[in-house]
Amino acid sequence: MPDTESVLVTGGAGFIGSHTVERLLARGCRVRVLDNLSSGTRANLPMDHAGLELLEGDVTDADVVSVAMQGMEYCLHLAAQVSVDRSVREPAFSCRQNVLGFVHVLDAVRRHGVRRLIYASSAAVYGNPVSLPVSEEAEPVPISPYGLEKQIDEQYAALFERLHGLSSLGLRYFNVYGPRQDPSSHYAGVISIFVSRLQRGEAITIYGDGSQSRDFIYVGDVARANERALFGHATGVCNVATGRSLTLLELVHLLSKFSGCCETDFRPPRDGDIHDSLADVNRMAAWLAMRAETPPEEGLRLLWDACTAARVMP
Ligand code: UD2
Repeated sequence: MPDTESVLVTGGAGFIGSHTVERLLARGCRVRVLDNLSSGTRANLPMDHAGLELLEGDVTDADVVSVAMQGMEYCLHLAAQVSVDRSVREPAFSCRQNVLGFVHVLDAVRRHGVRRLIYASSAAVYGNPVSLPVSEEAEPVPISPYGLEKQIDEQYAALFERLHGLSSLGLRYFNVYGPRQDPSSHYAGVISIFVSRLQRGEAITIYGDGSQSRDFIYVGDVARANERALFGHATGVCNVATGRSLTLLELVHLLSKFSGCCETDFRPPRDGDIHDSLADVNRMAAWLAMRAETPPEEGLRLLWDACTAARVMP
């Protein structure tokens, strides 16, 4: 492997982005991050690493994207408006970030002759799947503007492949958890909310009876999937998940091992909540030649310890 691979990571200062940037730097890549720092932070990145460059800017600005793409061999596009709620409340804003921003990236990839584009799609494209585990063959029926935007991005990528031979792979991330996911943001995942509350000695809220389940994947495994996707050849779309699910009650049980007892407050289910989510990961195994290998006990431990360390830091 040459040590000169160059990768533009949009959204590289964020949760999934920063973990991936670390992996790419460890591999010896030259990494340029384009981030508007709206949810990502410099503190997430090893700013003094010689292989890292940070450009502050927004993917809705075509000129900024074009400048950022210059001289890059690969692009990982993660920058997005990631709140499903916000996409419902502000669909035009969300569309601008997630569709127009995506088209700017696609166009710059094509014009700058970038070898390959990997981009964040989402399990949200499936909406409420008819059967589980859900495979990429299932018909996408999004139930939010966010899910629709990701589906449109996938269609744009497929079109650019037909029109221009552009090589791209969309990764449909399931429920990603791990250090640096901000528990206070309105799109925070249930695991980061629970860990943050338990560490403050607060009660956790369970919407419904806790029997709902999700395919939770540790962010380190997602970073590995991103790397394998970038330097592989598969094109199209691919689930990124574990192929196993955990109910909220099982999750609480695992977390209570770190926290001691935990107080739970049961509330009615949230509107629009899906009960179960589980991915078919056969394509991921075949195309990315990997499986998520961090068991929940280990991923939760890593998250718990990272949160503890962050709390004791001055
Ligand atoms: C995820 C995404 C959501 C959308 C959806 C598509 C996140 C954070 N959410 O929602 O944006 O893409 O997938 O299918 O990425 N819960 C509690 N207590 C809490 C918080 C959550 O009981 O304090 C429940 C919640 O009602 C749900 C489950 O935990 O049943 C998981 O919630 P989530 O928001 O982490 O993830 P999800 O899959 O519902």
